[in-house]
Amino acid sequence: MFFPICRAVSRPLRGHPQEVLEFSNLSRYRHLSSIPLQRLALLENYKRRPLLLSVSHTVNNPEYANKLRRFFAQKNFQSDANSDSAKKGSSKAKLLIVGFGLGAVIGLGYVYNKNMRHKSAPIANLDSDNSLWFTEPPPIDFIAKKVIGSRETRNLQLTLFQYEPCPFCKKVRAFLDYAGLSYDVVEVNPVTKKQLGWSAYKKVPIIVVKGEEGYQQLNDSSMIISSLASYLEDAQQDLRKIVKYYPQVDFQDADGKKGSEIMNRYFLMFGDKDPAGRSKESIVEERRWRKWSDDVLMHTLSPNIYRTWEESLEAFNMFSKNGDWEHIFSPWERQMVIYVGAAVMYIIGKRLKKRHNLLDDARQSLYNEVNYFLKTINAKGTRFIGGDEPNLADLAVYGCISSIDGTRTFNDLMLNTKLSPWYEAMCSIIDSRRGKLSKLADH
Ligand SMILES: N[C@@H](CCC(=O)N[C@@H](CS)C(=O)NCC(=O)O)C(=O)O
Repeated sequence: MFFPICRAVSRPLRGHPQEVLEFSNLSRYRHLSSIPLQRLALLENYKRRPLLLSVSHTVNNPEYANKLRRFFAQKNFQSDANSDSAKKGSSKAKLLIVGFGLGAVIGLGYVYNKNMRHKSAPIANLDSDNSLWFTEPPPIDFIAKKVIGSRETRNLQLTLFQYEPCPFCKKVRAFLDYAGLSYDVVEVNPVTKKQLGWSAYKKVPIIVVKGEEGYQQLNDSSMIISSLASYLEDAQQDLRKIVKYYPQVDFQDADGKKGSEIMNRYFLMFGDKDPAGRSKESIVEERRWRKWSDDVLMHTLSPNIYRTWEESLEAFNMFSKNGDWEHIFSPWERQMVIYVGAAVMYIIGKRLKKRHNLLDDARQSLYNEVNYFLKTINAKGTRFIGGDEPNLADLAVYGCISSIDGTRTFNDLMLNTKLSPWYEAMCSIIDSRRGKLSKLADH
């Protein structure tokens, strides 16, 4: 069936209040896929109210969903631009609404997380084999970006589920780009996480790899990088077999607190072959710095970029801009993510600062760690930790730092340390190897 479930949304194009209607059966709109969008608009304008259709579940046709969203985004943009002057006068009212709304949203978010999230049926539960292999693709509502890689790797088809600002996701993207791979990006709403309804694992990044007979889910940034890097090293190896070397182990600590750990996640699996041109020492060093990047450097970021309410809000507005959230999320969803995200991260940033024993001046902790990294490169006398070319450790550190690029923290870091030449070199090498990027606006 073409549209299994649809939502019809009336957009406030001419100041009409927004209204969402749920339909379980829209078979009468079956013909819509074959008519141009402008005609769809005309068709609906023909009715008294300018009702436009938004297809929220086009399982068989994500491209059409993208076109529709883009069309709506442009319409909203036009109507927003018309009402700009009215908006200026209402900023105080907006603040009040946001203030009250925030409480409501956090409350709702909490209830949703507690009750609803666990009720969605994951299609990729851990099976007895612990392998996260499934035969159906995850339902994808909307692809935010596509990268057409410069390197062909046995038609490796990857979909990355990510939050734009997430440093773990940046790290994975740095790796995919450096490797010249093709991939689609699905932007996950960090508050509702509705794009992860199909998955039992609720963190990002997640990568789904399309295989010949099914789909392989990869969880955890370091596991994703290690398994794909192992596969690229020796494409004779079967990715499904490689994945089995990274089992997820659930545990309970002495206080009864449950957790889970992905084993071997910093290890590359070289199979029977010896890794080409690499010494054992360089492999161990790479592993050590990748772990340092996750366990130490990563923890210095949040207490810095969310240090004050202004910095937190500034950071989220920047994420919105860089991540094209205007086109990806509906206007209210975007505002919710920005304000709720900024508030939550402001609070969490303070807690993380304590938990990870950062100095009172969190900036200083960041500078100290970066200087420690630079000192090691200087001692080696090379451009990168990996030597003349970056290795997975350089990419991990780059992932961390690039996630804060554009914030005040980043500017301070560049002024107060000598990281800039390394960072610029990483930017240009990754840019030169990245495939062709097409954002939503281009397709
Ligand atoms: N060890 C994981 C950590 C991933 C992680 O913590 N991601 C954050 C976003 S930056 C997340 O999804 N947190 C859970 C949440 O938002 O509920 C990895 O390396 O991928």
